[in-house]
Amino acid sequence: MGGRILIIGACGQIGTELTLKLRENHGNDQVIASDIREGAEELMQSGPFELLNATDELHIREVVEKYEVREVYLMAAMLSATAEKAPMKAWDLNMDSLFHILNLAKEGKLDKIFWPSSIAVFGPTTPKDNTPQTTIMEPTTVYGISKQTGERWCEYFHRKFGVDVRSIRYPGIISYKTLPGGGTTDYAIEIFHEAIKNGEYTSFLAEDAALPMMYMDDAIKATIDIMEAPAEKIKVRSSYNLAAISFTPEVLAAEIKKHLENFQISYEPDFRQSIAESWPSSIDDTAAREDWGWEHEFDLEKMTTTMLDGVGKTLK
Ligand code: AKB
Repeated sequence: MGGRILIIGACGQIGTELTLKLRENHGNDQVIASDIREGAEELMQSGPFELLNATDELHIREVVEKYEVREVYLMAAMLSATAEKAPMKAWDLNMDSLFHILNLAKEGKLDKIFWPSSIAVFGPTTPKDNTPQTTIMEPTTVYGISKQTGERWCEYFHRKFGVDVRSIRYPGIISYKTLPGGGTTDYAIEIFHEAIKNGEYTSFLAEDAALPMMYMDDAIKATIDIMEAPAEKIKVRSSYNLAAISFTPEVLAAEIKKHLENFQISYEPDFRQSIAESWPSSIDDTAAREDWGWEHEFDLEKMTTTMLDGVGKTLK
C-alpha cells in the first residue's frame, strides 16, 4: 500500500479543513490538494496544489500518476440550493467526477476512495424523525437525486469490482474557517457572522425548520475515522447515516442570545425552505456507531461557543 492522498475539491468548506488535517497526520508532501480555483493561503502554502477540474478525467489520471496517488477524497460537488439553479451542470459535475474515480479504482490504480453523500438523499416520504439507515428514499432535489444515484453506484462498484469506496451522509456542516457555498443548511453559519457583525439576522428558513447538523471537527473526524477503519468493519457500501445535533433556527438563535443578549432574528423563508421541509429533522446513526465506532463531540452549546469565538477572531 502506501502512496499519496489526493483531495479533489480541496478549497471548499470541508475540503480545506480535511486537507490541513490529513497533512498534519501524513506529512505535507503526502497530501495533494486540488481544486478548480485556488484557496486559503494556509492550504496553498502547506503542500502540493494542482488546478484541477473534477470532470476532467484525463487530467485526474495525470495527477494520480504524477504523484503516485493511492487514495482519493472526492469533495467537489454542487450543493442543494445552487444545483436547483443549474440542474444539468450539477448532475454532470456530481456524477462524472464520481465515475472517474470509481473507474480508476476498478482499474486497480487506487486502493481507497472517500465520496461524501448527504441527508439530501432523503425526501418528503422518508420518516422525518430519527431517520433510519435503510428507509424510503425519494429525494426531490437535483442534488439529492445525484447523491442517491451516487450511493447506488458506489455500492455497485464495491459489490461487482471490489472497489473500496467509503461514504457518509453529511448533515449540515458548521464551520468558520471557510464559508460554505450554495447549501440549504448555510443559514447556520451565516447567522454567526451576522450576529457578530450586525447583531441581527434574517433567516431564509422558517423558525421551526429542524435539520440535522454537525460541527466541522466532528465531520473531519468521521471522514478520517471511516477511511482508517479496517475494510471488514465497513458493512454499508452505499453511505452511512451520520448524526450529531439537530436544531431549528429559533433554537440556534436562543443559544446565540445567551452570549449576545441583544441579538435579533427575523424570518423570510425562500425557496430553500421547501428543500429543508423535504429533509429529515434528525438522523439515526446507530450503524456508523456500531460498525466503525463513530462518536460525536460537539453539542449545541460547545458548537455555539466555538463558532462565536472563531467567527469573532476572523472578523477582527
Ligand atoms: C446542503 O445544504 O446542500 C448541504 C448538505 C446537507 O448536503 N450542506
